[in-house]
Amino acid sequence: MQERELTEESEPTTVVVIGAGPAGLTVANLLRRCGIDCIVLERRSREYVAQRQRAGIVESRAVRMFESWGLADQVLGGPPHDGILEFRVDGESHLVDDSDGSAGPGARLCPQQVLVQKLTTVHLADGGDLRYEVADVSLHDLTGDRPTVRYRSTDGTLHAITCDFIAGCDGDHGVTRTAVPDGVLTAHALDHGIGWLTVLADAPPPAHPLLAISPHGFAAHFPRGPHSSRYYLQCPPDDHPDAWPDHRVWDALRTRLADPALTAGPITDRESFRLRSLVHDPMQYGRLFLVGDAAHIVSPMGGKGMNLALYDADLFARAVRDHIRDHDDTGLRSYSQRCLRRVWNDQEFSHWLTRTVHDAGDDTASGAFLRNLALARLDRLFTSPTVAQAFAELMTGLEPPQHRPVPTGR
Ligand code: FAS
Repeated sequence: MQERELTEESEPTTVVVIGAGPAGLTVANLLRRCGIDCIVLERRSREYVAQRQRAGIVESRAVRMFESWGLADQVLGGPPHDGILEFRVDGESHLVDDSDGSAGPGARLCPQQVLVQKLTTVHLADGGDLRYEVADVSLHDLTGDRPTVRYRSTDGTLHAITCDFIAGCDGDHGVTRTAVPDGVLTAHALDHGIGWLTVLADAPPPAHPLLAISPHGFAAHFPRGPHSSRYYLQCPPDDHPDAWPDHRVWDALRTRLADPALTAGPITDRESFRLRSLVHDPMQYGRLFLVGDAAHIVSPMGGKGMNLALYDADLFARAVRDHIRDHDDTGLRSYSQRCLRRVWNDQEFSHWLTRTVHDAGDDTASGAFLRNLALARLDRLFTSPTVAQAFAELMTGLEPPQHRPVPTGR
């Protein structure tokens, strides 16, 4: 059969968004709100992207961000978070207020897949251009005025899209970051040396998101909908999920959560992974802007992964809007620096919480000093209103109240 001459179809737009996860879909929805054209390219099918279960909470800052764009009611699902987080230390319960008491809506217990499904529905209903199952995405002329993105659609046709900007929202294993020449980005990485088994089950959610510290290792129990739960169990960094049959999972959870009556349910997914953190600096190269996991990975501790992606997406969309509407490039020029300030803030918080809840349960000889340090940190959190307020500020993701600098010469 005659090889069909592959013609390349080319078309212009303003922004090409690569990846239809929380970052990409948020960028696309916000740009459409500003009347800015964009094309979203996603390598997976709509069904696959819509069912991928990851994060479970949209922090207060992100809820208010969606509200400021008039999107909150359309894209957020799940109940409001009641602002209570439970720490259970060797079976003793401590309820901590993780809302900062500021006026405005608080966090939402909105599973990531629900946010992705709703963002997709709103974007398509609004006439958005979202192309699934694309292949061979490549980026060109990133430092020119009109970069080009090439890809192949499911019917094998080659496409070339010229644009003003590219939003690299394709996660940690995407192509956009790899399109940046060597030596431009600096990667800062940390391996926490801790493994987690993560389990999804059709089992009753906890009364409050729960972090449990015990000499048997860390465990957590989070809601993922009215009848579903996500559990985390500390395990050796290279453990394989097959080493955790159902009975072992429930035994470990009942022991570490100090809840012998914990109700089990069918396990629908289990994965294990090393806790790691990663930051790429800068988050921009020419007209390519890295957004979300494409630029940074934070351990799930503290629930900042998805929320950082939403933060970047908001800053990028506002920057493009200001560029096009007001010819003001301040936002584009400061995008990387402003995102990285937030990224390191959340990395620091996530690291603090990760060390605290793991060290506090580590009763091995080597851990004794660190264990007592961690227990002292928790004691301060449970007993000092100032420390609790600072914790709540970090959990909500809200900007801290303006710091009054100490007048010089005092
Ligand atoms: P995503 O990875 O979500 O999306 C990137 C998209 O780009 C994907 O749809 C991918 O298919 C697409 N793509 C990739 N390469 C492409 C290409 N070449 N062409 C076109 N498309 C391409 N965070 C929390 O805050 N709390 C949690 O409890 C939590 N749990 C997690 C559990 C797991 C198992 C994992 C893996 C992550 C978890 N995270 C959690 C972090 C997670 O929420 C991420 O931060 C979030 O998905 C980041 O969103 P995006 O940046 O949009 O990247």
